[in-house]
Amino acid sequence: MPVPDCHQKGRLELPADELRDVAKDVRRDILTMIANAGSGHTGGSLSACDFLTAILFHAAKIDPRNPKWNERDYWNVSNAHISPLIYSVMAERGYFPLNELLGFRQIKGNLQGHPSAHDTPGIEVSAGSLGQGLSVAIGVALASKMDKHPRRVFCCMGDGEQQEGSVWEAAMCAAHYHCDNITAIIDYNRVQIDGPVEEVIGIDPLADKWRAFNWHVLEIDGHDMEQIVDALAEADRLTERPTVILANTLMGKGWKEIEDDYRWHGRPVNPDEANTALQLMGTSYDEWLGRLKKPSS
Ligand SMILES: Cc1ncc(C[n+]2csc(CCOP(=O)(O)OP(=O)(O)O)c2C)c(N)n1
Repeated sequence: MPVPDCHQKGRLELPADELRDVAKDVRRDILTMIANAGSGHTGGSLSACDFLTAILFHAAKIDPRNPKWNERDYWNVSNAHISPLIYSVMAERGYFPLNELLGFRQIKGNLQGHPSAHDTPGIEVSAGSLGQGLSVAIGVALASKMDKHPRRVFCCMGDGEQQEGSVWEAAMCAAHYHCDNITAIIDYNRVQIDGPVEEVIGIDPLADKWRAFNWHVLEIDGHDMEQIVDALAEADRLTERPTVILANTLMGKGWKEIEDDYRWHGRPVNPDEANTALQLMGTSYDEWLGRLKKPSS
């Protein structure tokens, strides 16, 4: 279970063992809310889970109860189809009550399939069209420098998303303007909606490409909390150039049955599948649904 003070304002800097506990809860939320909605992207939500948890519960300075806090760091998820993850981490961090996760993709809910800045406080920019998040991040990074604001800017992207030309225009621009306040993190699970990324349009050697665009490049196991925390800290220390973290991950991480299988890019787990996975995670679909239904959460 998350530590009791996880909703507080500021940079939480939770240690790796506590981050692992939070990520476990986030994975349970993801499976439960997708099964409840009968809709949602299961695979990428589970693969990017560990590093997004670390950003919000360790590295980013935020105030979940006042998402527009002027002193905040900025974070966005450009591969925004992984919205079940985005919303689960946000709810666990205290942006909104956990029971709102059950309104995911419901007509009366405020959690759209692709995040909307109009509907969900804390979502900085509406997203879903791949390739745009890094450009938005650059705007925030440059504005922060002009204001002499010490803000860090985090931008998460998918590996299939690297096929978008606009990513590379943004990469060039961020390096040109020395946006060393940007940390980009790529969910390098090597699969995408149509199959292995290398078979759709190859992006390798990805680390060399980013280096050639004048970025610092860090390569990590994207499910190892110690490595994630260390890389986020190193990215903060590095100067002159922006930093990209290539987080090697597995699509569907957390439930072996679906790991590394591209067909789970957009497939929702049904309640039976969620129950099987959740039992292996020490709970059940009904039990976790009950946790999410509690009004005070
Ligand atoms: C500009 C644009 N083109 C196409 C899509 C459709 N689309 C959504 S997700 C996706 C694949 C993304 O792959 P990846 O970034 O690897 O995400 P993962 O499969 O790991 O979740 C595509 C092509 C889109 N959202 N935006």
